[in-house]
Amino acid sequence: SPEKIDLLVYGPHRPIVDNGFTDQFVLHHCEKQADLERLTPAVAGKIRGMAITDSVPCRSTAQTRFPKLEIMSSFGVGYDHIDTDHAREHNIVVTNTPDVLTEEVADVAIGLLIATLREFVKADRYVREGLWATQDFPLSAGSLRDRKVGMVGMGRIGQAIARRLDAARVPVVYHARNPAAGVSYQHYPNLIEMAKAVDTLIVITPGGASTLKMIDADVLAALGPRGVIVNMARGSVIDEPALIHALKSGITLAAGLDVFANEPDVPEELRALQNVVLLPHIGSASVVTRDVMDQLVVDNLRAWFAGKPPLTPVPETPVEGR
Ligand code: 8YV
Repeated sequence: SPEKIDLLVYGPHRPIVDNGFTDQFVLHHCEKQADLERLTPAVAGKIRGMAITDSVPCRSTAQTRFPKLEIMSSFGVGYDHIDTDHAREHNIVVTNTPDVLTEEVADVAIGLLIATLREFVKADRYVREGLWATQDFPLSAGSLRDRKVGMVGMGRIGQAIARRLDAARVPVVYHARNPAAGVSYQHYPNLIEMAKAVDTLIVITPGGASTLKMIDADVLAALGPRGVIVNMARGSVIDEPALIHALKSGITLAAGLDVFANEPDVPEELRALQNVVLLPHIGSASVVTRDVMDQLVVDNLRAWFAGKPPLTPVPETPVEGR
C-alpha cells in the first residue's frame, strides 16, 4: 500500500475534520500551543499537512519545526495567526475558508449594529426583570435611521454588509488602502477623513501588522460623540484602551464588539460599560456555517494530497509554478 500521509490537526476541532481523513492519512493532534511544543522531532519531521484554527498562533518558529510541511489549511477567513512570509519562503501553501462564511458574518454584523443602537440586550434584561409593568423602556438614543456608515474594509464580507445596508436605505462609504474593484460606494483613502464624514464605523478588515490599532483615539475623536463602532474583524484593529476611554467619557456613543485584543479575556472595564454589546467571537459560529468551513479545511488538504491545486489558497502563497 502507498505510504500514508501524516497530518497535524492543530487547535480545537470538530469531528468533520477527523472524519475527513479516514483512508490514506495518519492524524496527529495538538489541542494547544503547549502540545505543539511537546511534539517529538521524529513526529514533527513527518508532518506534511496541517489543519489549523485561528485560536492557536503558528509563527515562523513553530513552522520551522515541520521541515516536510507542504500545506497549512486554516479554519476561518482571517489568517493573521500564520506567518505567510515564512510559509512562502519555505514553499508552504496556506489556505483559508473564504466565501462560505461571508453571508453569515454579514448577518451578524447587521444584527450587532442594530442590537447596539436599539439596546436589545438592555431591553431583554428589562423584560426579564419585570420592569416593563412599571414603566415603558426608555427610548433609545441610537437608531439606524439617521446614520451614515463608514466601512473599514470592503472585501467580500464588507460588500455583503454594505448590500444589507443598501436594502435598509442606509448610506455607505468605505475606507480601504485601495479602491475595491466593482464597488460604487465612495472610497476614502484616509480613515480620519472618512471618520469625520460618518457617524458609524463597521470594521471588517484583515488583522495583522498593517491594520494594528488603526482605530485609535484620533479616529474616535474624528467620528464624534454620536459615534458607534461595530468590530467584526480582529481585536487588534482597535486600540482597545482608547476605545474604553472614549466609551466612558462620551467621546464615542456605543460599540458592538465581536472580537477583542486578547481573546477570550475581555477587560473588566469593558464588561462594566452599559453602552456596549459584547459577543464572544461568534460571527461565523452557527452549526451550518462551521460545517462548511470545516469541510473546506478538509477539502483543501485532500485536493493537495490528490495532486490537485488547493481550492482556496491565500494570495500570499501562490501555487502557480510549483
Ligand atoms: C474563526 C474568524 O475562524 O473566519 C475568521 O476569520 O474569525 C472565525 O470564523 C473562528 O472564530 C474560529 O476561531
